[in-house]
Amino acid sequence: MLLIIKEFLIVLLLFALVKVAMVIFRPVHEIISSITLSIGKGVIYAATAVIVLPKKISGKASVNVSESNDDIPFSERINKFFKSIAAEAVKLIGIVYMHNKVSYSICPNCFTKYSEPRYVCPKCGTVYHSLEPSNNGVFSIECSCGYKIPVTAYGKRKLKTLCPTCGNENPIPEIESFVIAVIGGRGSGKSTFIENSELSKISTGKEVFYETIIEDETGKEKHIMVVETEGKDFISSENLKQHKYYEYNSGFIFIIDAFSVGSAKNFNNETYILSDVLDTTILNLQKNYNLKPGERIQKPTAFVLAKSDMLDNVNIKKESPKFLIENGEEVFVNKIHNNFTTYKFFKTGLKENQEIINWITRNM
Ligand SMILES: Nc1nc2c(ncn2[C@@H]2O[C@H](COP(=O)(O)OP(=O)(O)OP(=O)(O)O)[C@@H](O)[C@H]2O)c(=O)[nH]1
Ligand SMILES: [Mg+2]
Ligand SMILES: [Zn+2]
Ligand SMILES: [Zn+2]
Repeated sequence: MLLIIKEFLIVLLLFALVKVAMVIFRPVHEIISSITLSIGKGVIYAATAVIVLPKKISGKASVNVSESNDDIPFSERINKFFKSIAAEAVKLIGIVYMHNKVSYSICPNCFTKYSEPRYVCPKCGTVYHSLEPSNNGVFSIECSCGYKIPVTAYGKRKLKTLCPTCGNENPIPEIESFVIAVIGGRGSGKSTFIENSELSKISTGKEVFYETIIEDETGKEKHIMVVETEGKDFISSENLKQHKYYEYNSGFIFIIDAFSVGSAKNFNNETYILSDVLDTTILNLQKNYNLKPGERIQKPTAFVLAKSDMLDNVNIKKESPKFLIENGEEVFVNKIHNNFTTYKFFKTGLKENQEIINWITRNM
């Protein structure tokens, strides 16, 4: 009995050491912490073996200590032990293999972001929730249909994968995906902005979004998904909440209807106040990002004036908050200063729209 407690305490101590190492290494890089975990697991297996196995060999333990393990032959236990070590080694190789590959997907059907998809057996269609090297299979496991399903990081990439939330079949991404949400009041010009940008329309049945591939400064390609948030969603922040992509999107395009700007209001047929639309948005972002009061939104946000081409007689200057301040929207501009860290002002236009998407991509 005392022996079991001692073994338990040693294993516990080793786990604690691994955890401490993970916490220390976390800021350096995720990879280091997962490698530490793998090495830690290996150490635990080895320690368990050193502590437990000699007793089994002496024959003492098999008579007195362990009862539940007695029916498993000793050779099989050794075999399992070495398989566990091999599995950890294969996992380590997998971490290195995945180093510069994209490790997550964004489902275009339900906008869930996930790193572990469901895998499908190519022969019988059985769905697997998780495939990892283990003592049940270091390189592959056998499906009930007889097919050998790969469990290595390399092998898994050849399987058909499903979204864990909605079951939509999504390919394994080769490049990283980012979501930009186009937000703004009713009829402000969100759809027009998207239509006048170089984006391809994608309909998944549940959602409509637009996409493009942009190279960043380093020449790395990024898959950009642009989503419009309907005007009616701004009636309450609860409505905004149903749009899951707010949780992990990479930037915002806030469309400002030139006719909703203070001094241009006499031309306006919409009844909302620009500042209220921003309030609702900020409130929602704070809820979804768990921002503390006073903490600012760090996602790059472009504030884009739409319909300025229709206003000859109103002095609206482009690409500067000056046009807003001079036209009675000082409160709105102050709110932007106080709540966003990375933002810029633009106006719509064929050339400008592309510039806006590029600016967000560079700042994501
Ligand atoms: N002249 C001009 N008209 C614009 C511009 N942007 C939008 N419009 C017009 O404004 C109206 C509303 O534009 P939409 O792009 O549908 O606005 P929206 O924000 O998508 O509207 P909802 O989705 O209904 O909230 C349309 O008649 C557009 O043609 C612009 O930059 N210049
Ligand atoms: Mg629209
Ligand atoms: Zn199968
Ligand atoms: Zn999905």
